[in-house]
Amino acid sequence: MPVTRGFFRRRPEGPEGRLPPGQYDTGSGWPVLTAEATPLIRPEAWTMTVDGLVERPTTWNWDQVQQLPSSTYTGDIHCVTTWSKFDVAFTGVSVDVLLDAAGPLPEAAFVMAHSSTGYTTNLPLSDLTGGKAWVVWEYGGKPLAREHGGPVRLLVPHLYFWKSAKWVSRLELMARDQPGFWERNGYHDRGDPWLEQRYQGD
Ligand SMILES: Nc1nc2c(c(=O)[nH]1)N[C@H]1C(S)=C(S)[C@@H](COP(=O)(O)O)O[C@H]1N2
Ligand SMILES: [Mo]
Repeated sequence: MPVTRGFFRRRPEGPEGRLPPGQYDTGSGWPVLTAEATPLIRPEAWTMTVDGLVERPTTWNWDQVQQLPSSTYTGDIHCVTTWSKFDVAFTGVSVDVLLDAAGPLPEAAFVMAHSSTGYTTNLPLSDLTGGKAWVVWEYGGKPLAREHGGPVRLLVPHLYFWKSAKWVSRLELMARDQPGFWERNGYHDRGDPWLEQRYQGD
């Protein structure tokens, strides 16, 4: 009996050991996942605020953010809808730089990331510090496309990608965890892809 080609075809799995459980490699594609209408935000009109439990609530405009020391994340991203994408490159500023300027108070332990559209997502403060999170405006050396959060999005690549708020405009430091948009709708409060923390209770 002839064996169909598909029987032997394997899904590309990318570099060994880099695909979290239940994920597949989306290859060169980059799906767009947006709950709201894609906004048109001119860089000149965009601002970024760090406030809540900080010593110095701080707002940067586009020019001011460009003056900050920039850095590039090169690595992988993982969406809870099961696609992963290997070897992406995003450039922006480390969230550490923004937090250092604002001065988190000792009681700050969680962050609500707000998009100018109203989208929110919650994170432990410790997931945004230590060189693990960025506010980015370039993808692959080009301006970040509107549908992917341009001009500026949050990037927290070690957590599922819903934590990477597109069109980010505010990081609000809080003492206690509060659910954001998807977290109120059943997604996990932390969302570590290696622990498969997809839904509340995982
Ligand atoms: N403002 C906003 N940010 C968002 C979302 C959204 O709907 N609105 N979707 C999240 C989800 S579920 C994912 S997987 C990624 C998708 O980013 P992409 O569209 O650039 O692939 O953005 C996250 N950030
Ligand atoms: Mo997602």
